Amino acid sequence: MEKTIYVTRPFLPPKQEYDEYVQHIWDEHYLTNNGPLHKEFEQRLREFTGVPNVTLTVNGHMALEIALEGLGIKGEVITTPFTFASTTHALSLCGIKPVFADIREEDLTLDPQQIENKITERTTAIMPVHVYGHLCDVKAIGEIARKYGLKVIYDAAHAFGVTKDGVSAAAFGDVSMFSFHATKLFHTIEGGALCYSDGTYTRIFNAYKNFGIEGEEHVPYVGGNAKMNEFQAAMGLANLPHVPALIEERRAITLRYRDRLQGVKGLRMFEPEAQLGVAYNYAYLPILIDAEAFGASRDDVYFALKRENIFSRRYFWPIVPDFECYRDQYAHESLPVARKAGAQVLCLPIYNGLALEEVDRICGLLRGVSHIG
Ligand code: T4K
Repeated sequence: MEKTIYVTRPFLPPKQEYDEYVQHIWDEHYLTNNGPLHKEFEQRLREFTGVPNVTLTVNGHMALEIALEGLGIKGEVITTPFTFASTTHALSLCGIKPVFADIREEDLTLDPQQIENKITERTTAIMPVHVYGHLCDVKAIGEIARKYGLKVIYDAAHAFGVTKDGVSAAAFGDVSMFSFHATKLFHTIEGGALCYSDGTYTRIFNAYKNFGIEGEEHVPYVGGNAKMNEFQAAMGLANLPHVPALIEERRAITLRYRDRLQGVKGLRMFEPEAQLGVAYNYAYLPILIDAEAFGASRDDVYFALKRENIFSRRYFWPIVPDFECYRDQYAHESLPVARKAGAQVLCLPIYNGLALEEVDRICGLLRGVSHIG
């Protein structure tokens, strides 16, 4: 049996580069609570994204909750059904009602044309997701938000390193959240960040990630604990300089997949960088399988690969409104594009260090599943 291949595998920097940062931790005896590496990492991210304000967090999910609490979002928020559980759960956990609008076929991001008819007098914000690093229609979403006086919080968990016309994905909306989880192309083991241009948010975001505390005798908010520690910041500092090379390598892997899967009937791939001005990060490798045209279902492919110890993932199926915890409220919702994408999507393995020969093997197996040939 060939070696096991997972959908992803975290990049690790040369150990000595991490060790150098870890040595600072030993020198300073500062382990968490806005330590020196945390401060340095925030600064490096400001430089990398070109966004003037960055607040680091223990993970991406808590960053979403802090953004919602910090901006005082209440009532209803319009969001995408085609995402990881975290996006919707952050809203629910903050006492906000998620309202799902459908996604668009072309890139599976929230469809701006579906947003307006979901707006009620209780709507306070829009929370779109740059799913797989595919940039949402930020212009159209921004226009709707301005027209109705809504905030926009982007879940940019997948979009680190993506730019449009040289502007980072971090720069759109009122706030953008990145996940730095181990499974992301850029990671801090666990971790996350909020990026935003309005510097008045910094005080409140920093308070919310530290029990609502603003000073030894001053606790104006009810907050939890979502601070990034120094070991996470060390990993971020060691990994950040590698990001351009990591994206380049992932691009080569993606091109190989595209080449090897070209012309397969019933199989659709995405080309986000074909959009004018977009530099893509090659974070994920989603394909859509139309069972009839392909001659086998998405699940047939998933299980066939699994039998060969290749673990692709059905990100994002079931779609969030169909989760047990939400379906009583949302099962009746007509979200045809999201439901179809959920039934067809498969994310193939992509990570730094995945050999092109392994890509060839995966593609060969995949082609073999089709009964059409
Ligand atoms: N918003 C969106 C749109 C998101 O996608 C996410 C997270 C969030 C918000 C929240 O951000 P965080 O709070 O997580 O920072 C994974 C990740 O845990 C999650 O971060 C990510 N999205 C989601 C899409 O994927 P799982 O449950 O699929 O991960 P898991 O453990 O099955 O890992 C996938 C594969 O990767 C494993 O089969 C093996 C491999 N792996 C994984 C880890 C952790 C390794 O080889 N080494 C490792 O250390 O959720």
